[in-house]
Amino acid sequence: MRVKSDISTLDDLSGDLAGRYRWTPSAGASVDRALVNADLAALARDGYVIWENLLSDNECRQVRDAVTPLLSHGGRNSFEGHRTQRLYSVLTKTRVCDRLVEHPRALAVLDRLLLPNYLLSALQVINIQPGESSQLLHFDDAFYPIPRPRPALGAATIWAIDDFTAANGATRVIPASHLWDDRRPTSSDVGQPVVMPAGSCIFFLGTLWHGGGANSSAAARLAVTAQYCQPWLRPLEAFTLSVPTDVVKVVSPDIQRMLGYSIHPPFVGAVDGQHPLRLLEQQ
Ligand SMILES: O=C(O)CCC(=O)C(=O)O
Repeated sequence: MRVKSDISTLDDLSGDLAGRYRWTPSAGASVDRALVNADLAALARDGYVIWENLLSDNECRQVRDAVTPLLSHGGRNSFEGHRTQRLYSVLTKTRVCDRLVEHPRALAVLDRLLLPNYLLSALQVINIQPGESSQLLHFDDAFYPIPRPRPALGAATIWAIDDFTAANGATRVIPASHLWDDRRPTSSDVGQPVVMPAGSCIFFLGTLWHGGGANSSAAARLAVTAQYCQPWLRPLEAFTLSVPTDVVKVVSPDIQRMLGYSIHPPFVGAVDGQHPLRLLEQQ
């Protein structure tokens, strides 16, 4: 398809004007449409969906072996969790979480939920240690000052690398709270623990109230979480600043796109008037 050069209405600007770097389908295109429809129906009703056993024991072990040496101190406040270890800027430190970020099951839903060229907003390893208390319930797109009720501006996955149990800090969710207006949880809204075996994933909308659980067990609870947002929003982590181009060059086209090497039509995300992927050609 030829790039439109004669712009006579704003609609002419709303399409993909990129010439060399036109939008291409994500790895999510390989997922059965009926499965994605069922996921979207669950999301519309409950605000979340749980996918059991997407990762093998070996894949969970690979994640654990790679991230454990990188974890150190606890959090700086009770939201991060004083007894919770977090790893930020994960893509600059290990390749082992790439397959989680770009898992076809997640991308298939994101492809339908968000606009083309949606972005990765955050990627964290979260290790909740014994003795940690419950995290404040919150919803992830609360940082964007647009009143509720409204459609989610993003979505997230939390991957269980350990079994998630009610005792070890399984994420707690308030089912259907994505539909709330400006209501906040009361003391009776404690949330329901997302109990799932290691290798499973909860996918939830940015409007769903949730939080990390208290860990009253004797062992830590390891998880990896990826957040995604609409392509016209500022991501939580500034990946275009933090991820060096030698890393961008080795990740998949889906991850490149989600790191910001993409355009929200017509110009959002451009570099010196050009598609950001041109930067990779020049280096
Ligand atoms: O670790 C969890 O289960 C949830 C953490 C979370 O929601 C957050 O830190 O924003």
